[in-house]
Amino acid sequence: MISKKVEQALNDQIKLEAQSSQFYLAMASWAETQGFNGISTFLYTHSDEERMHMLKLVKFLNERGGTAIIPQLEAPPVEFQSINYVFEELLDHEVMVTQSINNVVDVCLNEKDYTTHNFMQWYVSEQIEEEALARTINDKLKMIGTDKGGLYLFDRDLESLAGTANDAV
Ligand code: OFO
Repeated sequence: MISKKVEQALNDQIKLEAQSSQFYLAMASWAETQGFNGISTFLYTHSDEERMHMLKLVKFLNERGGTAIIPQLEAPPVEFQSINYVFEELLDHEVMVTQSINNVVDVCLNEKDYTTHNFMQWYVSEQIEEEALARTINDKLKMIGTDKGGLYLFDRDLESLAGTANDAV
């Protein structure tokens, strides 16, 4: 049986993963309207992964005798200033998600819930990969600067990275 504190922490995480999925979906859709097909493919895939992260938590919580709450979500932005801005936001968001995962782990330890603690280790590793990927992308974008040709190639590269990100799940 799961404690109320762990249940609450997992439900908060469910909401955050769902919100991440919506946020990246909005980015994907915007990138698609701007003609960046590779970037939008990458972001659509990323959005799907976040939904999977949410589902995994929902199922775990229900299996452990808790009740998963499917949350109401805030509407994400419709427009983004630039591709650089999209990926800066994505990195900031992932850093925030990592903090939240660490908080869940903390609650598990305080509650001596070693089963959930063990389950959460998958998320701890996943966040290392997600942050690293987001940092690599941001570094590439900094190198490209305002070079349109570079951005065109970057868009093509991200299409193949979408596949790699999928493998990591
Ligand atoms: Fe669920 O890892 Fe990103 O947010």
